[in-house]
Amino acid sequence: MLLLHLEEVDEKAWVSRLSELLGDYEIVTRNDDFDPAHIHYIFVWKPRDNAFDGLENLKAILCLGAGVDALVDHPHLPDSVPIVRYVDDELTRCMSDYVIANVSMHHRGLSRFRNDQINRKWEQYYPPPSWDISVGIMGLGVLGSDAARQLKAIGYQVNGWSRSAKNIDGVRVFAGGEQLDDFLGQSDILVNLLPLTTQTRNILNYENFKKLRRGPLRGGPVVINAARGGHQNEEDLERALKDGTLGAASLDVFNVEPLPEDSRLWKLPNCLITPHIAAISSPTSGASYFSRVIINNENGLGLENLVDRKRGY
Ligand code: NDP
Ligand code: OXD
Repeated sequence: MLLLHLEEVDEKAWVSRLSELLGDYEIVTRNDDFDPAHIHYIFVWKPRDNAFDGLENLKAILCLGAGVDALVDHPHLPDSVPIVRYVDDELTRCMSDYVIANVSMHHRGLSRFRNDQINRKWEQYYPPPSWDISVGIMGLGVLGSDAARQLKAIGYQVNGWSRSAKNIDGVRVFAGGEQLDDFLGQSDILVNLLPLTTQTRNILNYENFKKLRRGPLRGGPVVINAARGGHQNEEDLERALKDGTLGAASLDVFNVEPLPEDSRLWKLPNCLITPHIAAISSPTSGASYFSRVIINNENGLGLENLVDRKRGY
Protein backbone atom coordinates (compact mmCIF):
# COMPACT_ATOMS: atom_id res chain seq x y z
CA MET A 1 0.00 0.00 0.00
CA LEU A 2 1.19 3.55 -0.87
CA LEU A 3 0.59 6.47 1.53
CA LEU A 4 0.68 10.04 0.22
CA HIS A 5 1.75 12.73 2.69
CA LEU A 6 2.14 15.83 0.55
CA GLU A 7 2.01 19.30 2.10
CA GLU A 8 1.62 22.51 0.09
CA VAL A 9 1.04 20.73 -3.23
CA ASP A 10 -2.07 19.47 -5.00
CA GLU A 11 -2.19 16.02 -3.39
CA LYS A 12 -5.44 15.10 -5.19
CA ALA A 13 -3.81 15.56 -8.59
CA TRP A 14 -1.05 13.14 -7.56
CA VAL A 15 -3.53 10.57 -6.22
CA SER A 16 -5.50 10.69 -9.42
CA ARG A 17 -2.50 10.33 -11.74
CA LEU A 18 -0.82 7.63 -9.59
CA SER A 19 -4.08 5.65 -9.44
CA GLU A 20 -4.26 5.60 -13.24
CA LEU A 21 -0.72 4.24 -13.44
CA LEU A 22 -0.66 1.87 -10.47
CA GLY A 23 -3.94 0.10 -11.27
CA ASP A 24 -4.87 -2.23 -8.40
CA TYR A 25 -2.05 -1.10 -6.10
CA GLU A 26 -3.81 0.49 -3.13
CA ILE A 27 -3.23 4.24 -2.47
CA VAL A 28 -4.27 6.07 0.71
CA THR A 29 -3.88 9.58 2.08
CA ARG A 30 -3.56 10.77 5.69
CA ASN A 31 -7.30 11.17 6.21
CA ASP A 32 -8.18 7.65 5.07
CA ASP A 33 -8.73 4.78 7.46
CA PHE A 34 -5.79 2.34 7.10
CA ASP A 35 -3.50 0.11 9.12
CA PRO A 36 -0.01 1.78 9.20
CA ALA A 37 1.59 -1.67 9.22
CA HIS A 38 0.26 -2.20 5.67
CA ILE A 39 2.09 0.83 4.24
CA HIS A 40 5.10 -0.19 2.15
CA TYR A 41 5.81 3.13 0.46
CA ILE A 42 5.31 6.67 1.72
CA PHE A 43 5.44 9.54 -0.77
CA VAL A 44 6.29 12.77 1.05
CA TRP A 45 6.78 16.50 0.73
CA LYS A 46 7.31 18.58 3.87
CA PRO A 47 6.27 15.67 6.13
CA ARG A 48 4.89 16.57 9.55
CA ASP A 49 6.58 15.35 12.73
CA ASN A 50 4.25 12.32 13.02
CA ALA A 51 4.46 11.37 9.33
CA PHE A 52 6.34 8.10 9.89
CA ASP A 53 4.62 7.01 13.13
CA GLY A 54 3.64 3.33 13.07
CA LEU A 55 5.07 2.72 9.57
CA GLU A 56 7.01 -0.39 10.53
CA ASN A 57 7.02 -2.11 7.17
CA LEU A 58 8.26 0.57 4.82
CA LYS A 59 10.22 -0.54 1.78
CA ALA A 60 11.04 3.01 0.66
CA ILE A 61 10.44 6.69 1.30
CA LEU A 62 9.72 8.54 -1.94
CA CYS A 63 10.57 12.25 -1.91
CA LEU A 64 8.64 14.60 -4.18
CA GLY A 65 11.64 16.94 -4.47
CA ALA A 66 15.07 16.61 -5.98
CA GLY A 67 16.45 18.22 -2.81
CA VAL A 68 16.15 16.12 0.34
CA ASP A 69 17.74 18.49 2.88
CA ALA A 70 14.55 18.97 4.92
CA LEU A 71 13.67 15.28 4.77
CA VAL A 72 17.05 14.02 5.98
CA ASP A 73 16.74 16.40 8.95
CA HIS A 74 13.27 15.08 9.89
CA PRO A 75 13.34 14.30 13.65
CA HIS A 76 11.65 10.90 13.25
CA LEU A 77 12.98 9.69 9.93
CA PRO A 78 13.12 5.87 10.09
CA ASP A 79 16.76 4.78 10.24
CA SER A 80 17.30 2.14 7.66
CA VAL A 81 14.60 2.78 5.07
CA PRO A 82 15.96 3.75 1.63
CA ILE A 83 15.05 7.22 0.32
CA VAL A 84 14.33 7.73 -3.38
CA ARG A 85 14.55 11.32 -4.61
CA TYR A 86 13.03 12.90 -7.68
CA VAL A 87 14.90 12.80 -10.97
CA ASP A 88 12.97 13.69 -14.06
CA ASP A 89 13.59 15.11 -17.56
CA GLU A 90 10.86 17.73 -17.27
CA LEU A 91 12.24 19.02 -13.95
CA THR A 92 15.74 19.11 -15.43
CA ARG A 93 14.55 20.93 -18.57
CA CYS A 94 12.68 23.53 -16.51
CA MET A 95 15.74 24.17 -14.33
CA SER A 96 17.97 24.59 -17.38
CA ASP A 97 15.37 26.97 -18.87
CA TYR A 98 15.50 29.04 -15.68
CA VAL A 99 19.29 29.09 -15.65
CA ILE A 100 19.59 30.02 -19.34
CA ALA A 101 16.99 32.81 -18.98
CA ASN A 102 18.79 34.34 -16.02
CA VAL A 103 22.29 33.99 -17.44
CA SER A 104 21.16 35.65 -20.70
CA MET A 105 19.31 38.38 -18.83
CA HIS A 106 22.35 39.37 -16.80
CA HIS A 107 24.81 38.97 -19.65
CA ARG A 108 22.71 41.23 -21.92
CA GLY A 109 22.13 43.72 -19.08
CA LEU A 110 18.34 43.45 -19.40
CA SER A 111 17.56 44.26 -15.77
CA ARG A 112 19.81 47.30 -16.01
CA PHE A 113 18.05 48.47 -19.21
CA ARG A 114 14.71 47.88 -17.51
CA ASN A 115 15.78 50.19 -14.66
CA ASP A 116 16.97 52.75 -17.24
CA GLN A 117 13.56 52.53 -18.90
CA ILE A 118 11.79 53.24 -15.60
CA ASN A 119 13.99 56.36 -15.32
CA ARG A 120 13.56 57.29 -19.05
CA LYS A 121 17.32 57.09 -19.40
CA TRP A 122 18.91 56.44 -22.83
CA GLU A 123 22.39 55.05 -22.25
CA GLN A 124 23.90 52.74 -24.80
CA TYR A 125 25.94 49.78 -23.69
CA TYR A 126 26.98 46.89 -25.93
CA PRO A 127 27.37 43.62 -23.99
CA PRO A 128 30.25 41.36 -25.05
CA PRO A 129 29.51 38.16 -27.00
CA SER A 130 28.54 35.11 -24.98
CA TRP A 131 31.87 33.43 -25.76
CA ASP A 132 33.61 36.04 -23.58
CA ILE A 133 31.42 35.27 -20.57
CA SER A 134 32.34 32.50 -18.20
CA VAL A 135 29.52 30.83 -16.28
CA GLY A 136 30.49 28.79 -13.22
CA ILE A 137 28.07 26.12 -12.10
CA MET A 138 28.30 24.85 -8.53
CA GLY A 139 27.03 21.27 -8.43
CA LEU A 140 27.39 19.05 -11.48
CA GLY A 141 24.71 16.50 -10.67
CA VAL A 142 21.54 15.84 -12.63
CA LEU A 143 20.58 19.54 -12.84
CA GLY A 144 23.99 21.21 -12.92
CA SER A 145 25.44 18.98 -15.63
CA ASP A 146 22.43 19.56 -17.89
CA ALA A 147 22.58 23.33 -17.37
CA ALA A 148 26.32 23.21 -18.13
CA ARG A 149 25.73 21.39 -21.43
CA GLN A 150 22.92 23.71 -22.48
CA LEU A 151 24.93 26.86 -21.69
CA LYS A 152 27.94 25.49 -23.57
CA ALA A 153 25.72 24.76 -26.58
CA ILE A 154 24.52 28.38 -26.79
CA GLY A 155 28.03 29.79 -26.70
CA TYR A 156 29.10 30.52 -23.12
CA GLN A 157 32.36 29.40 -21.58
CA VAL A 158 31.34 27.01 -18.81
CA ASN A 159 33.14 26.00 -15.61
CA GLY A 160 31.75 23.47 -13.17
CA TRP A 161 32.53 22.56 -9.59
CA SER A 162 31.54 19.38 -7.77
CA ARG A 163 32.73 17.13 -4.97
CA SER A 164 34.22 14.56 -7.35
CA ALA A 165 35.78 15.22 -10.78
CA LYS A 166 33.58 14.93 -13.88
CA ASN A 167 34.06 14.73 -17.60
CA ILE A 168 31.61 16.95 -19.48
CA ASP A 169 32.40 17.85 -23.07
CA GLY A 170 33.69 21.41 -23.36
CA VAL A 171 33.22 22.17 -19.66
CA ARG A 172 36.19 22.98 -17.42
CA VAL A 173 35.65 20.98 -14.26
CA PHE A 174 37.00 21.80 -10.79
CA ALA A 175 36.59 19.42 -7.87
CA GLY A 176 36.67 19.61 -4.10
CA GLY A 177 37.31 22.38 -1.59
CA GLU A 178 40.91 22.87 -2.73
CA GLN A 179 39.80 23.94 -6.23
CA LEU A 180 36.92 26.18 -5.18
CA ASP A 181 38.93 29.43 -5.27
CA ASP A 182 40.31 28.69 -8.75
CA PHE A 183 36.80 27.95 -9.94
CA LEU A 184 35.40 31.17 -8.47
CA GLY A 185 38.27 33.23 -9.86
CA GLN A 186 37.40 32.09 -13.38
CA SER A 187 33.64 32.69 -13.21
CA ASP A 188 31.72 35.88 -14.13
CA ILE A 189 28.27 34.44 -13.46
CA LEU A 190 27.98 31.95 -10.60
CA VAL A 191 25.03 29.53 -10.71
CA ASN A 192 24.29 27.50 -7.58
CA LEU A 193 22.80 24.03 -8.10
CA LEU A 194 24.28 22.29 -5.05
CA PRO A 195 22.31 20.23 -2.55
CA LEU A 196 22.04 21.82 0.90
CA THR A 197 24.31 19.93 3.32
CA THR A 198 26.50 20.88 6.27
CA GLN A 199 29.38 21.38 3.78
CA THR A 200 27.46 23.64 1.40
CA ARG A 201 25.40 25.75 3.85
CA ASN A 202 26.26 29.46 3.55
CA ILE A 203 28.61 28.88 0.63
CA LEU A 204 27.22 31.99 -1.08
CA ASN A 205 28.95 34.46 1.23
CA TYR A 206 30.82 37.75 0.94
CA GLU A 207 34.29 36.15 0.99
CA ASN A 208 33.38 33.93 -1.94
CA PHE A 209 31.67 36.78 -3.84
CA LYS A 210 34.95 38.73 -3.65
CA LYS A 211 36.77 35.85 -5.36
CA LEU A 212 34.61 35.93 -8.51
CA ARG A 213 36.19 37.24 -11.70
CA ARG A 214 35.74 40.94 -12.36
CA GLY A 215 35.83 40.43 -16.10
CA PRO A 216 33.79 41.53 -19.07
CA LEU A 217 30.45 41.91 -17.25
CA ARG A 218 29.83 45.60 -16.72
CA GLY A 219 28.69 46.20 -13.15
CA GLY A 220 30.50 43.17 -11.72
CA PRO A 221 29.94 39.46 -11.23
CA VAL A 222 26.50 37.90 -10.88
CA VAL A 223 25.09 35.21 -8.58
CA ILE A 224 22.13 33.00 -9.49
CA ASN A 225 20.80 30.78 -6.71
CA ALA A 226 18.22 28.20 -7.75
CA ALA A 227 19.06 25.54 -5.14
CA ARG A 228 18.25 26.35 -1.50
CA GLY A 229 18.02 29.50 0.63
CA GLY A 230 20.35 27.92 3.21
CA HIS A 231 23.19 28.25 0.69
CA GLN A 232 23.10 32.03 0.85
CA ASN A 233 23.98 34.52 3.54
CA GLU A 234 21.33 37.12 2.81
CA GLU A 235 23.07 39.95 4.68
CA ASP A 236 26.22 39.29 2.67
CA LEU A 237 24.20 39.32 -0.53
CA GLU A 238 22.66 42.67 0.33
CA ARG A 239 26.04 44.14 1.23
CA ALA A 240 27.70 42.82 -1.96
CA LEU A 241 24.87 44.01 -4.18
CA LYS A 242 25.05 47.47 -2.63
CA ASP A 243 28.82 47.96 -2.60
CA GLY A 244 29.43 46.62 -6.13
CA THR A 245 31.17 43.38 -5.13
CA LEU A 246 28.29 41.83 -7.08
CA GLY A 247 26.71 43.51 -10.07
CA ALA A 248 23.42 41.64 -9.79
CA ALA A 249 21.72 38.50 -8.50
CA SER A 250 18.78 36.25 -9.31
CA LEU A 251 17.37 34.46 -6.28
CA ASP A 252 14.70 31.77 -6.49
CA VAL A 253 15.13 30.44 -2.94
CA PHE A 254 15.41 32.01 0.51
CA ASN A 255 16.22 31.19 4.12
CA VAL A 256 12.57 31.85 4.97
CA GLU A 257 9.93 31.13 2.35
CA PRO A 258 7.76 32.92 1.44
CA LEU A 259 10.33 35.73 1.58
CA PRO A 260 9.06 38.00 4.40
CA GLU A 261 7.54 41.29 3.30
CA ASP A 262 10.11 43.22 5.31
CA SER A 263 13.13 41.58 3.67
CA ARG A 264 15.40 44.30 2.24
CA LEU A 265 16.17 42.05 -0.74
CA TRP A 266 12.78 42.95 -2.31
CA LYS A 267 13.87 46.52 -2.85
CA LEU A 268 17.30 46.03 -4.37
CA PRO A 269 17.09 47.12 -8.03
CA ASN A 270 19.87 44.70 -9.05
CA CYS A 271 18.27 41.64 -7.40
CA LEU A 272 15.67 39.62 -9.30
CA ILE A 273 13.41 37.63 -6.99
CA THR A 274 11.30 34.64 -8.04
CA PRO A 275 9.15 32.62 -5.59
CA HIS A 276 10.83 29.16 -5.73
CA ILE A 277 9.53 28.42 -9.20
CA ALA A 278 12.70 27.47 -11.05
CA ALA A 279 11.41 23.92 -11.52
CA ILE A 280 8.53 21.95 -10.08
CA SER A 281 7.76 18.24 -9.77
CA SER A 282 4.64 17.94 -11.91
CA PRO A 283 2.07 15.15 -11.34
CA THR A 284 1.96 14.50 -15.08
CA SER A 285 5.55 13.37 -15.50
CA GLY A 286 6.24 12.79 -11.79
CA ALA A 287 3.60 10.09 -11.34
CA SER A 288 5.16 8.10 -14.21
CA TYR A 289 8.49 8.23 -12.40
CA PHE A 290 7.21 7.24 -8.95
CA SER A 291 4.88 4.53 -10.24
CA ARG A 292 7.81 3.05 -12.17
CA VAL A 293 9.91 3.14 -8.98
CA ILE A 294 7.25 1.15 -7.10
CA ILE A 295 6.51 -1.32 -9.89
CA ASN A 296 10.20 -2.00 -10.51
CA ASN A 297 10.86 -2.53 -6.82
CA GLU A 298 7.85 -4.84 -6.48
CA ASN A 299 9.22 -6.82 -9.44
CA GLY A 300 12.58 -7.25 -7.75
CA LEU A 301 14.46 -4.72 -9.91
CA GLY A 302 15.50 -2.56 -6.96
CA LEU A 303 15.28 1.18 -6.32
CA GLU A 304 16.85 4.01 -8.32
CA ASN A 305 18.16 7.48 -7.40
CA LEU A 306 18.81 6.57 -3.80
CA VAL A 307 19.89 9.23 -1.34
CA ASP A 308 23.17 8.68 0.46
CA ARG A 309 22.24 9.70 3.99
CA LYS A 310 25.84 10.13 5.09
CA ARG A 311 26.55 12.65 2.30
CA GLY A 312 23.14 14.25 2.84
CA TYR A 313 22.10 14.18 -0.82
P1 NDP B 1 22.46 15.96 -7.48
O1 NDP B 1 22.52 15.20 -6.22
O2 NDP B 1 22.24 15.21 -8.76
O3 NDP B 1 23.81 16.80 -7.69
C1 NDP B 1 24.45 17.43 -6.65
C2 NDP B 1 25.82 17.93 -7.15
O4 NDP B 1 26.41 18.74 -6.12
C3 NDP B 1 26.80 16.80 -7.44
O5 NDP B 1 27.57 17.10 -8.58
C4 NDP B 1 27.69 16.80 -6.19
O6 NDP B 1 29.01 16.34 -6.42
C5 NDP B 1 27.73 18.27 -5.86
N1 NDP B 1 28.11 18.48 -4.47
C6 NDP B 1 27.48 18.04 -3.34
N2 NDP B 1 28.15 18.41 -2.24
C7 NDP B 1 29.22 19.11 -2.66
C8 NDP B 1 30.31 19.74 -2.01
N3 NDP B 1 30.42 19.73 -0.68
N4 NDP B 1 31.23 20.36 -2.76
C9 NDP B 1 31.15 20.35 -4.12
N5 NDP B 1 30.14 19.76 -4.81
C10 NDP B 1 29.20 19.14 -4.09
O7 NDP B 1 21.35 17.09 -7.29
P2 NDP B 1 20.40 17.74 -8.40
O8 NDP B 1 21.25 18.25 -9.49
O9 NDP B 1 19.31 16.81 -8.75
O10 NDP B 1 19.73 18.93 -7.55
C11 NDP B 1 20.51 19.96 -6.96
C12 NDP B 1 19.66 20.81 -6.03
O11 NDP B 1 18.78 21.65 -6.76
C13 NDP B 1 18.70 20.04 -5.11
O12 NDP B 1 19.40 19.50 -4.01
C14 NDP B 1 17.69 21.09 -4.72
O13 NDP B 1 18.09 21.71 -3.53
C15 NDP B 1 17.75 22.10 -5.87
N6 NDP B 1 16.47 22.19 -6.60
C16 NDP B 1 15.82 23.41 -6.63
C17 NDP B 1 14.65 23.55 -7.34
C18 NDP B 1 13.97 24.88 -7.43
O14 NDP B 1 12.83 24.96 -7.92
N7 NDP B 1 14.56 25.98 -7.03
C19 NDP B 1 14.04 22.43 -8.06
C20 NDP B 1 14.81 21.22 -7.97
C21 NDP B 1 15.97 21.12 -7.27
P3 NDP B 1 29.31 14.81 -6.82
O15 NDP B 1 28.79 14.69 -8.24
O16 NDP B 1 30.75 14.69 -6.74
O17 NDP B 1 28.53 13.94 -5.85
C1 OXD C 1 13.07 20.37 -5.28
C2 OXD C 1 12.41 21.68 -5.23
O1 OXD C 1 14.00 20.12 -4.50
O2 OXD C 1 11.34 21.82 -5.85
O3 OXD C 1 12.68 19.54 -6.11
O4 OXD C 1 12.94 22.61 -4.61
